[in-house]
Amino acid sequence: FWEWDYSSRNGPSTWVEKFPMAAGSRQSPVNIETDRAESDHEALSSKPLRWKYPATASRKLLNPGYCWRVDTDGEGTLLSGGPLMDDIYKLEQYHCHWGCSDSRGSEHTVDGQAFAGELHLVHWNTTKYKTFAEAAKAPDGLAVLGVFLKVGKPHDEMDKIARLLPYVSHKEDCIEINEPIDPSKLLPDDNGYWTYLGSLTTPPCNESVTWILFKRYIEVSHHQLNIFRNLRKFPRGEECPCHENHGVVINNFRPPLPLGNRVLRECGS
Ligand code: BO1
Ligand code: ZN
Repeated sequence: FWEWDYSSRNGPSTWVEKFPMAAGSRQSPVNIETDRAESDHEALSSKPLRWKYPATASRKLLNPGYCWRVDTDGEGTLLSGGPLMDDIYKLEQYHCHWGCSDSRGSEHTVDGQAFAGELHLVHWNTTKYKTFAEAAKAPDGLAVLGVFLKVGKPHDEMDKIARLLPYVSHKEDCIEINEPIDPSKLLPDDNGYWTYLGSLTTPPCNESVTWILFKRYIEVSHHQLNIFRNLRKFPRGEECPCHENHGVVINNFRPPLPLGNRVLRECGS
């Protein structure tokens, strides 16, 4: 049966056949034209963006076959302020997108420039909705914090994930996380951001996401990215060397879609 992916056969341009929402007018990612950002001072800076992520909330590391993902139990996690009105959001999971080389891999681009990767911290609105699934169907249901990855020095907190990835090398592999991983240590020091209303960047591409993209990138090493690039798209025992890229997870990013008449706002530098 048909499964979406990033290959030439089942990649982003084909998703709309099974997921009509992918053809909507509020899709993500987009290219951030920095000149077009409106500095919405009162509305955004009067309510600073706030987050709380106990390191103990990161419970499981998984390979779903198209990225790595850390699932949290949400306990004690919180995202609020900025563009999120008066609602409180909880952290559901975080995951990453990357390329085959260091010059591509991010989903959002900034003035046409791609980064080596993009980290997504996925939150859902617990003020208005009862479950993640319910929130994922609502226009104000989800909030994703995006962090660009640039190649440079190794990142200590990211290294905790990189060191565990060999244990989830194959699709459907999953392990429990015992050494606490603190997602707030994966965020840049300065919290200037761009924000706009968009969608999930993977099927079903629901138009339910308030995107918050940090302007500052974090550095990870070339070696750490190469560990991401070793994950397999196929379950253990099902390797198939005839598959594109020998079945490794690379270029798991959706190309940018038109911003259209949506407003891009910015806060901080
Ligand atoms: S992302 O941050 O836009 N790349 C993103 C994409 C998909 C999800 C979360 C963040 N989650 C998806 C699940 C699907 C589920 C869908 C709607 O949410 O992976 O299994 O159908 O609930
Ligand atoms: Zn993502």
